[in-house]
Amino acid sequence: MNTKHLSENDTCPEKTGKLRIYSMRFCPFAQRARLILWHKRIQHETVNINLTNKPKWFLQLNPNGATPIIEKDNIIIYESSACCEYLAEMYAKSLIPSDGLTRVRHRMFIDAFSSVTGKYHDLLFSRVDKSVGMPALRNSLKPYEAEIKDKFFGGSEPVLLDFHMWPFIERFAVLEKTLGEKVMTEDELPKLIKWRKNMEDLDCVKKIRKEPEEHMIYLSARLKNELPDYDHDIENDPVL
Ligand SMILES: N[C@@H](CCC(=O)N[C@@H](CS)C(=O)NCC(=O)O)C(=O)O
Repeated sequence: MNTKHLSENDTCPEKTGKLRIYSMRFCPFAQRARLILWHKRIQHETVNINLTNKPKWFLQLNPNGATPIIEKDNIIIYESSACCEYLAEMYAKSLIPSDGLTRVRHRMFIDAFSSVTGKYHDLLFSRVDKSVGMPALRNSLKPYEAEIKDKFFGGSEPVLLDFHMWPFIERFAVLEKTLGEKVMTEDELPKLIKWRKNMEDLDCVKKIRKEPEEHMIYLSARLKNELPDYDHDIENDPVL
């Protein structure tokens, strides 16, 4: 199941017993959870939500009215970091580092990543000039550049932190197109550039990534305060 984006007058699709994700196709936060679903190949159904005209039943699932939400039997989890932790932990094999110190450091990098997303949004919504915003965004990535020692943050296989970061790294291409400047440069962030290539080679990333032009369909509507075409090309979405 991969529904069109349901609105106020639509009913909630009947439960089938499968794990369900409430999502919006262009949502970077939902993409974090969707990446893990695909990486672990967890059978799931997707209920897409029109976030401009939300169904009441959706607000009952998450009072904040935001995607993603994971629902399994009577369990409801919202907030992308909690959804991802649930999927990372409850379905083999765990994506949470077993070593205590690494686990805590990754938690720190996950929590601190909102500083990166804040700077990304400042540039996207033109709240800051690129002469100030681009160096600030690059600087916010430097602790991640210093941390990565292998193909991925946890070693030779991706872990929770990699999936937490990826949706925004994917969207840097939108900034690069609109501002005409690379976010990650070889002289400042060479290890993260290699990491990005390793992430791009993952099946789950290939499966659900969107090109900058597709992201722009949604983002340019948001920037102009227009109704986004949420269902654009939905018939070509992969379903597991
Ligand atoms: N802190 C939340 C943020 C989720 C979020 O902001 N999702 C957006 C879509 S990308 C949303 O649902 N916004 C609600 C709205 O547009 O009213 C998380 O990490 O899950």
